[in-house]
Amino acid sequence: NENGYKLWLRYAPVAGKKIQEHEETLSNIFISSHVSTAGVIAEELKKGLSGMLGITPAIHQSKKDRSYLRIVKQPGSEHLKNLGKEGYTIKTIQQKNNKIIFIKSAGDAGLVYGTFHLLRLIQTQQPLHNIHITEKPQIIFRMLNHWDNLDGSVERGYSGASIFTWNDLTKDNLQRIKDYARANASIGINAVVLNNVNADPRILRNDYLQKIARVADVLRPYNIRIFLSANYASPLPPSSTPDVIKKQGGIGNLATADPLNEQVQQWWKQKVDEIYRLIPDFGGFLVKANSEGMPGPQDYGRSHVEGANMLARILQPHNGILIWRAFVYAHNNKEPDRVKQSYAEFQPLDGQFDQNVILQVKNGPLDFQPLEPPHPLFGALEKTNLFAELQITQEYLGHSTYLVYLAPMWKDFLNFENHQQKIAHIISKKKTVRITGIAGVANIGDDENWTGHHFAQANWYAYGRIAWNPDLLIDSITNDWLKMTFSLDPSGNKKLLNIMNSSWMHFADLQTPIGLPVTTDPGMHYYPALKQRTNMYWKINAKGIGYDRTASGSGYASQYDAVNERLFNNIQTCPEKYLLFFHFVDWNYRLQNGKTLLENLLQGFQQSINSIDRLKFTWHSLKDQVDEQRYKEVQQKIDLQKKDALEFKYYFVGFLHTFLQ
Ligand code: GCW
Repeated sequence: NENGYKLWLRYAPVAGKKIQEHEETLSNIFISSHVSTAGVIAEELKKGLSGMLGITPAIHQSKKDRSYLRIVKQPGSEHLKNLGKEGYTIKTIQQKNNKIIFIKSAGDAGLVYGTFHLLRLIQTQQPLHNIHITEKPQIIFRMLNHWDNLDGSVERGYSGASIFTWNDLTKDNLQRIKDYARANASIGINAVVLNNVNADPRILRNDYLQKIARVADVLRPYNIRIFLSANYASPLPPSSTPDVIKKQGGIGNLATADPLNEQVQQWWKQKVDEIYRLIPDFGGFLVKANSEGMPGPQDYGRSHVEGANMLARILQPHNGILIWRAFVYAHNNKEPDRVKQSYAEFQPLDGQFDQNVILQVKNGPLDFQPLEPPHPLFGALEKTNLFAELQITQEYLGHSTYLVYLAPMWKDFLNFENHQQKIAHIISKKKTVRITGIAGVANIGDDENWTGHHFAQANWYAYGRIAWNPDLLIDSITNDWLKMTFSLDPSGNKKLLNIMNSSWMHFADLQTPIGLPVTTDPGMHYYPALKQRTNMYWKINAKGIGYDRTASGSGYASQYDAVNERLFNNIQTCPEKYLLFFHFVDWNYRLQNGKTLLENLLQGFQQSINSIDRLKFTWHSLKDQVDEQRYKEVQQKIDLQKKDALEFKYYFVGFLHTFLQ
């Protein structure tokens, strides 16, 4: 049955002589007995090998048995120690007449990752006779952030309800959570925040913590640590008006949540001790404070530093970390250009946060737009741990209706240089700070196929692979996903790869054309809404369109290093994809292709629509190669995408014409 539940771990039969040759090797497996993850490794190998090759491997406890796949933990090996507990090697070695495949690691986690890697090689039909692989993650914390609420709803979720069913945590639900853990482990994700940053304080109540501990038991063998979003007002008594529970009230009985108050500190210490008694490997808290109405230290006249360090010091003895979001645009801030506010608030605080505090910064300065320049804080903090926050769920990118593959957008972000450093390296190889990480806002729900659109699974997949190694080439990720998810001929694969790779730019051409952000409605962020978005986000009149963020305008460009500042300030050198983000541009201004701004806008809309027609045509041409259910479900999505995109285009063009004589 092909409902998409199995994601990229379908383990469909693989044909081909090359693979068949290894049947004997893969039929007898040795796993070191002192490996704590041996159970899930054996289970995954059985699932994968029976599905792909129709064999049921025997798992041996001793190397002397005829075992040709050997999964070995060597904590003492210097070479392996350098790869860390999550790193691993896979090697084929010829011993007399036999080929032996070794998966080795210094840690239990590395062996899980190595196993998934070997299964991927088989799924994607790579030769096994001469493997020589050394892998090590480039980023320490590779996280998913769920914006899941306690009532099962998911903020900005487009694929059903939350998979974390706190009111009814049955065996079936735990099985789904186990499959979720498998999927995450297969791409290297090692940390998850289970609840929304708009945090309901009740998540920290003992009854919830007990259930979370059960989830932690399921995730632990897959090397996934649990974090929780904490509401800063948790020490306050519960609110009497439940619908505003997120913003007012907590689960305690104190009159204040002031971080400098001793009783407040004592309250948090007891809470944290209680959490670690239940979940000894608990990761820590994620906090959205003084942002969009959420409570925070500023409510008590305290700074972000005082607020974050208080919690960090309580987590520190348990090895926990405190992740503080930089997504603020405070109302008391006099700065009218919202995109300047996060940098203005946090850059001056560099060096003041404790060592286990992390500032989590969205990729862009505005808010997960289809296209916006990278946040200027990347590169501007020397002494502060920094996580990048990406959004996998398609809040501003067509929900789970449009096929938009996000890997090219993320790579574009990671390749950007500020202060002479690529962002990929700022978040991975930072020398002055200890903790590196990346967070992706999940697109996962309880839909059969997990992500609403079958192709949205690719975004979850690509996110994990990029988090493991931000330098990985997109095509290799996309190819792996396509091969694991469908069974197409090479030319079908190639066609889909091209469509996926260009889908982001074509989407941006429709909804963030030439860098004009925020063109959708304020509630759902899906339908066209232009008039309401003017003035706050951009200006338009008979002369032109855009927002002047140069030295003559809001001055936002000066938050970047001198190189970028110069580049963005000058209309001639500003990358055209950001043109209307940084400049107010005349309708008749000519872009590099010699055509006017207006002509370019119209042409982009048309190309965007054409790309959907191409997608429809290509998908149709693959009908015989895709199972009926997935074929139909994707086709329905494409039809809806086409309809909604056309509407968007007509609306946009009509709107522009009201300003043109
Ligand atoms: O983009 C906005 C979203 C909110 C979200 C907020 C945030 C979780 O519209 O839904 O709240 O950003 O990131 O905090």
